[in-house]
Amino acid sequence: MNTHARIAFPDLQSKTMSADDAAALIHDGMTIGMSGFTGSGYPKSVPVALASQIEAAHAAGNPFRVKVFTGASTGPELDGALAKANGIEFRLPYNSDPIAREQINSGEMNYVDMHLSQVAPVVWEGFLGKLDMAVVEVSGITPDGDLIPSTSIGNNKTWLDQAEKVILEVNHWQSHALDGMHDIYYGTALPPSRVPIPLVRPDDRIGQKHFRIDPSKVVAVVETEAPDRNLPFAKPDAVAEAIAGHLLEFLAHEVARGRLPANLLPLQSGVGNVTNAVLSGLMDSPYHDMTAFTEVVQDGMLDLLDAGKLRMASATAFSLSPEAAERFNRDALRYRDKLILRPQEISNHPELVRRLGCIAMNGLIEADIYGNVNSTHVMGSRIQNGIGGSGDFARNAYLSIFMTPSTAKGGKISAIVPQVAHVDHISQDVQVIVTEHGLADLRGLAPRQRAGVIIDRCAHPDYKPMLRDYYARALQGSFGKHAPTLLNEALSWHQRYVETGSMR
Ligand code: 0RQ
Repeated sequence: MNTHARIAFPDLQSKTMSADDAAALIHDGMTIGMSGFTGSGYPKSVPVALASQIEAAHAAGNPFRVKVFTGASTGPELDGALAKANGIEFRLPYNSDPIAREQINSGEMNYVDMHLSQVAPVVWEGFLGKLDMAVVEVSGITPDGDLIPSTSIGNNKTWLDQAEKVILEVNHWQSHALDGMHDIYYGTALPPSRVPIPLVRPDDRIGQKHFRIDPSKVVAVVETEAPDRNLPFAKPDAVAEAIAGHLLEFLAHEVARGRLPANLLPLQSGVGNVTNAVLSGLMDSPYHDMTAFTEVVQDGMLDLLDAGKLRMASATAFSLSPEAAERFNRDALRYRDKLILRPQEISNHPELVRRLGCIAMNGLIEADIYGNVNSTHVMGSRIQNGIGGSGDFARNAYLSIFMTPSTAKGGKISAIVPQVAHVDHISQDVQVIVTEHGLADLRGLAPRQRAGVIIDRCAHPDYKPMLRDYYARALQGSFGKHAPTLLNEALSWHQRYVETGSMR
């Protein structure tokens, strides 16, 4: 690491210090806005140093816990380290760290699961209180004192604007070629002063390349050289490939019917193995000149860009396996004209998702026979990750598609249930459900029609007879016949799982 080489603004060069010294500026009870989104662009060294100081304070019998806001999930050096030190009292808006998840589900950590597009506006509106500190990773500082963003934008613009004090981590590992890839829009306002966001194509650039910052707020600059850490994707298995196959057949059918253009519409794709399998499937599809208006760029999207199938992608962050992150880092210049990273209130903006007509493809935990979807709460009470951007996209998309294996936990859980134990996406926001067994196109179907199609096309054969039996009895015994429900039985499958370890 060539010290200071990336800090071209003398005033900020003079504020460089160790991660320990920077972390010592953070105190018990503070609210901190940190960078980071799906394992990219999160600060790598200050949170670890903070975690040690928290552990030392606890060992000495002193209280020390902080409130942490981010873009979305981060990495083990942030959520993992701070949760392990029992240092987070409050967390939002998305988490996928296993240690933090355990603390949330044991009741030790308060967690607010939010639509990702809404975090920044809610902070501007003042609903989340004062932000004491921002800790933000950047890839460099320009001679004018502007900040060159890193591999995620997330809520960084908001943290830098709103926090009283700012700690910057300048990460020398990040590629120089990131400079120019970002589009930071400063035109947002609060009601009643809001105006339309001037973006009409996924490729439009409507903002500036760098973050602005008031240098007097910066209390520390810490230099690092560390990679983003993400989990590798599993190779698509037969189930993921079958799901992708059904979905691609459906898209071909929609193109043939004239309901989708030949290059599709801007794609939004969630994270995870199934959505990555769909992107792999698109490699062998007839579509060219595709675009993505999405939240994260994952391995499959880089492959589509490399193959020339995807013309460009707009997102707020990368979510790459370690191999893909290395590959991107080596070749970032090649991608600079094809990728645009934006603040998450823009990448996920309902106005833009609706205008562009995105094809939203997200995972689910369970769906019920009427098409309500639970994306977040296992057995209604244990959070898995959070709603993330799935709600921003699902409600406003041209096509809202949810995908899942038909069972979980080795077949002990059916992903299709009489009634979901928690609702993230109401049936009005769910147009298509896909499992390895088939695809249910729910557009224009009334609840009783939906039930027939979902059970027939999507349920696992082991659970089909149970679902048919429940539905037949509901048709007889329900209070109303619009969406027949047996109130004393609708959640009994979940109760059985909790009691016996199986829904069977
Ligand atoms: O847990 O690893 O402990 O076995 O959930 O499930 O099948 O690997 O699928 O990685 O695609 O995740 C909905 C969680 C699916 C994800 C969800 C358990 C299962 C496993 C993961 P184990 P899979 P995926 C853009 C969009 C909300 C956010 C979103 C998600 C684990 O897609 O978080 O869409 N979505 N954001 O065993 C009990 C069930 C289950 C179940 C799955 N019915 N009951 N456990 N699991 N179904 C990205 C962002 O917004 C950042």
